[in-house]
Amino acid sequence: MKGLLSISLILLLLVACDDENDDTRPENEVWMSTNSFLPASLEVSQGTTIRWLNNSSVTHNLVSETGLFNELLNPGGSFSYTFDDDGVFNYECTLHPGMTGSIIVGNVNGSQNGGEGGDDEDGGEDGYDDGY
Ligand SMILES: [Cu+2]
Repeated sequence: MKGLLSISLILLLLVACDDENDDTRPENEVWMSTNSFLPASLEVSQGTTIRWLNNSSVTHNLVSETGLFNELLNPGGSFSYTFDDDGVFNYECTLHPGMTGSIIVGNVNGSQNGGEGGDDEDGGEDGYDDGY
């Protein structure tokens, strides 16, 4: 009887863990699947740190078209990069032809997210240190 109970408990735990929730990808995270980036294109605001996570079982690399980064990510590996400039930043995994992605930073190509309080310049209240 006791043994049966333990087995039931273990089964219950297994079932609970099996609950694969793919919707838990954080907003600013790009996942590397077997042969694609997810999402392939991500729009963020300036200063956003993007984290790439290789949650596949194969090794990928992350090569910026403009030389910003060149990383090799083993399964389970991750890499973060902060985009301080507006623009479209393309990257690819050179190990898998066609595995490309882009990060779109800020207001480019007249995109129409016109003004949800994004660009005010009140960021520098401690900017006096070199004023002599
Ligand atoms: Cu790859």
